Amino acid sequence: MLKFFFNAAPNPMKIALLLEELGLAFEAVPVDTRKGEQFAPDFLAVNPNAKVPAITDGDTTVFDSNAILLYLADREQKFIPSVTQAKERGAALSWLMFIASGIGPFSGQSVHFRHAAPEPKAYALNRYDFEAHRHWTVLEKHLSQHTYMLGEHYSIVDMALWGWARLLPYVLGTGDATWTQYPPHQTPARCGQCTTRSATG
Ligand SMILES: N[C@@H](CCC(=O)N[C@@H](CS)C(=O)NCC(=O)O)C(=O)O
Repeated sequence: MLKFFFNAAPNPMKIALLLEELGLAFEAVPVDTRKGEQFAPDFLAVNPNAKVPAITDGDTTVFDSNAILLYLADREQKFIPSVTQAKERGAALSWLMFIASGIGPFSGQSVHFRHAAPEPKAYALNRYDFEAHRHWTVLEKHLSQHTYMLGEHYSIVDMALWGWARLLPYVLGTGDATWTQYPPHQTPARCGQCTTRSATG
């Protein structure tokens, strides 16, 4: 059975969402990163980078959250455009990498310097905050013109985004004002015509 190594942080939660959306059977394996369990030899054999999430699927191992999203969506052919849909697939890969290389790292460092780092931290906090806001503004502009990240179809790109978006007031330290600056747009519940949940239609 597929094993899902997780904790409750943003990146593992993207995978929890996709596994539930796909209705797949899986064994959830908690990794207590506060106790250092990510450095145990058994876990390092799964993810040499000592981070969650990771999965094992038979003799296949996948680590890094957006790689796992892509792997599972491709395997199930759901929530991702196929390789024959070049234009849509290109957009999906672009936004997945944008989230993996921009939204995640800058938001994560913003959290660290805002909530955990010792003084002096003004320079680092300012730098990461600026880049986090810049990335979220790119997404905000895109989502103000589209129902979902890939247009009209809910996909793993939305799931990758959700992992971080649900924590935005804490990430950016902007409290309730967060939802004025980055307002919720169409959601499945609010969007009457959005009944198709798979990016492949
Ligand atoms: N690029 C990785 C980042 C994974 C990551 O940073 N995971 C955090 C939880 S969200 C973690 O395992 N932290 C424990 C540690 O850094 O020791 C991904 O997208 O999966």
